[in-house]
Amino acid sequence: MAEYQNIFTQVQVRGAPEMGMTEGVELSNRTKSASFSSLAGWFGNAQLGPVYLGTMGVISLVSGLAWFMTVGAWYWYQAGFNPAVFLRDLFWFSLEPPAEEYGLGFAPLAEGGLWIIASFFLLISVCSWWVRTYLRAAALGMGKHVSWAFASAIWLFLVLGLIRPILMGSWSHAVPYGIFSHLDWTNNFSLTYGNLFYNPFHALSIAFLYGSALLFAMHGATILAVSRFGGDRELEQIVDRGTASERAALFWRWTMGFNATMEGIHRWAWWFAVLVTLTGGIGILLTGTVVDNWYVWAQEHGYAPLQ
Ligand code: 07D
Ligand code: 07D
Repeated sequence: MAEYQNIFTQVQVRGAPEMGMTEGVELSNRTKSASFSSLAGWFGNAQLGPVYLGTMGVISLVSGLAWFMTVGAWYWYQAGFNPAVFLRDLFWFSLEPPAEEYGLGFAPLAEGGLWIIASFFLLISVCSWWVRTYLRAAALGMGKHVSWAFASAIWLFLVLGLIRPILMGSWSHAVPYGIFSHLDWTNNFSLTYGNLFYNPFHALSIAFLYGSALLFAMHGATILAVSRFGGDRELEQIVDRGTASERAALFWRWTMGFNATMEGIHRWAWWFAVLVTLTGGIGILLTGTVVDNWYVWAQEHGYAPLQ
């Protein structure tokens, strides 16, 4: 029965919880218990916990909460301390960075000072979570691929909210904290700098974003299609005749002439995802610092027609 398990026919086996290894790990940072959830089991592993918190986990959660509560307190103020208005207008409230004239200095709390304080906590939270991914991987003797991929997302995040505003000489260039206000910011950014579609790094970022979705769909579909032969278990580098992996590879060679390998497909996925935010960060960094108007830039470089 268990032989034929796949994502649609999961059998949830319950035994004593698997607590993980005990040799050479800091047990004091690991919670002592675990529980089970059928709901979690439908989407992944039914066991919840134990979890490592450690110094970095505590710093990250506490500072993340400080950012969240600071933004929330500002929304509460914007709602006039009215719970109904708070809920009704939740997506439209916004904690904005200081105006241009404050430069990189501090500003009165209600005029961007609170944004600076909140940003400080968000920075600490995101960076300490990165350290946590690195330390947990090291403790398990793993490569640091997850940390470096996350670092690529953090690169774009830092360019948007820290590096570019510093280069521009004012926090006013950073992103506000609000659901729709950050979309307005994104739209205005494109308009201010002459249409981001003519920024080749935005184009690269989009190609890798679309490519990531395509690769993910191809890989997910391929593995599900051979899960009846055990392909979902990915236990060995199986290329033997008739195995799940050989069929999966042959499918693509027969369909488009080329096939990735069992390991290589994950490198394709890693690079495509990492390059979305890596190229994106470069594109944002150049905007307003090196290039003032992407449409004019594109005309000068034969990328847009001269009118
Ligand atoms: C599914 C993993 C789970 C993560 C989630 C996000 C918060 C913030 C808190 C206001 C895929 C949790 C969100 C904790 C809320 C407060 C106090 C990841 C998954 C579910 N955006 N953006 C969203 C962020 C930028 C853009 C949604 C963050 C740039 C567009 C969510 C950042 C630009 C659209 C969100 C960030 C930009 C969105 C869903 C940081 C250019 C949408 C995100 C820190 C890149 C979509 C209403 C999602 C939407 C959306 C969060 C930056 C553009 C609120 C945290 C400045 C065009 N963004 N965003 O699922 O529905 O990500 O907006 O850099 O259409 Mg954004
Ligand atoms: C933001 C990385 C940082 C996030 C981190 C996460 C928390 C929450 C909580 C888990 C997303 C921190 C998380 C704090 C934790 C919980 C609960 C990743 C981020 C570290 N664009 N555009 C992109 C398209 C236009 C604009 C990228 C398409 C218009 C701007 C992407 C179109 C205008 C920026 C992309 C389109 C415009 C972008 C983002 C189409 C607006 C950016 C990639 C079809 C009118 C960003 C170079 C990403 C960028 C960006 C797609 C149109 C503006 C490929 C498909 C012309 C200002 N756009 N865009 O992964 O890098 O983001 O640009 O029209 O800054 Mg765009």
